[in-house]
Amino acid sequence: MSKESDKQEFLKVFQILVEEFLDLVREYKFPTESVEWIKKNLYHNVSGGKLNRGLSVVDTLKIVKNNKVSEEELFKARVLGWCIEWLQAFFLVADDIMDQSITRRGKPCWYRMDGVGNIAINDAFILESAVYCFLKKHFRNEPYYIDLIELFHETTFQTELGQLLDLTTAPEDHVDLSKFNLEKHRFIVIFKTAFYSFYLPVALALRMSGIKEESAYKQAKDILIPLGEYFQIQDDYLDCYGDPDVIGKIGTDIEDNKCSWLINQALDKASPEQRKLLDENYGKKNPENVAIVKKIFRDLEIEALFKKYEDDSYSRINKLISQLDDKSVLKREIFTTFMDKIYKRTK
Ligand code: GPP
Ligand code: MG
Ligand code: MG
Ligand code: MG
Repeated sequence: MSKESDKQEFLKVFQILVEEFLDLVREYKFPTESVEWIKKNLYHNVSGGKLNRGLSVVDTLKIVKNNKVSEEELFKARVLGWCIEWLQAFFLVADDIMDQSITRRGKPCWYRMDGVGNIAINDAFILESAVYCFLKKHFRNEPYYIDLIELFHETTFQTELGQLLDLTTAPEDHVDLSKFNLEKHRFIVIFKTAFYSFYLPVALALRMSGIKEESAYKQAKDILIPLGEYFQIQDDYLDCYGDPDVIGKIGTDIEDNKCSWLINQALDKASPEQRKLLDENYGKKNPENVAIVKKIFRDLEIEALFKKYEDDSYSRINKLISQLDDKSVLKREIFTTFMDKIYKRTK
């Protein structure tokens, strides 16, 4: 099946899940206005993404099972894929409030929509609850049901821990660049992004395939976490150098005093004069301050440093993939499929 038809089939399941979820609310006899509100929440926040994470569950299941997958299994894998997309929507709605972001997926962030504001906090919680409704409806009779629930719970906790360190390293009112370092950055990106975006889709597909050996999950993690780290460093890069029309969001990392990959590299290379300017201008909302920081990034050739990091990561991770045992249930294609989707991405 071609990639485009995979996506079309995946998108059809979104419609089914929206109706299922709205029916649950209707069963509680909630007024139509609540049903309509949730519908808007779902269409604004769950749809419109690249669907990389969700489709990866389906791709991985097919690879692990040598393409011998029934329609029923495919449907279940698509539901799990959508559960990750729902979980991600929960994270993004909340993250945009915390980061005071402006746009997401080419539209205003949900909390900035007319009449939404702080209600977006509760809307994020509702998106999270939907995940467990879908798991219950479609998987409660499967022997691996509890494994799925534990995976979603643990991954959510890991993401929240990463978000905590991301936020506490970037206080709004107090810029202290000496608090940043690459080791902290690594913790932040692995926890806030790599687990839910890379490990979770594969782990779900492995559970669905009936694989129980812990060693398989560990081996998968040992490749997927470095891949996710590389992916979030691309996100840090695109925050500053990406085209907002292409990435669908306007970068805020410099304004938000974030411990991003770029500022860590700049701190490493800066002269005492450049360091002073970074101290004075980083973490401020004023466009003039941001422009000075970007000028220093330019003078320090941080973009070129990123290109080198990107090439090095590509070879380093491909080497990890090539070292997998030929007989392992973890076929190399699981990981090369991910790499092909993200290498040199512009969005
Ligand atoms: C991405 O960080 C991380 C998340 C979206 C996880 C948020 C976790 C929560 C528990 C709310 P980012 O802020 O760099 O992403 P983006 O650039 O897309 O805003
Ligand atoms: Mg954030
Ligand atoms: Mg953000
Ligand atoms: Mg970002």
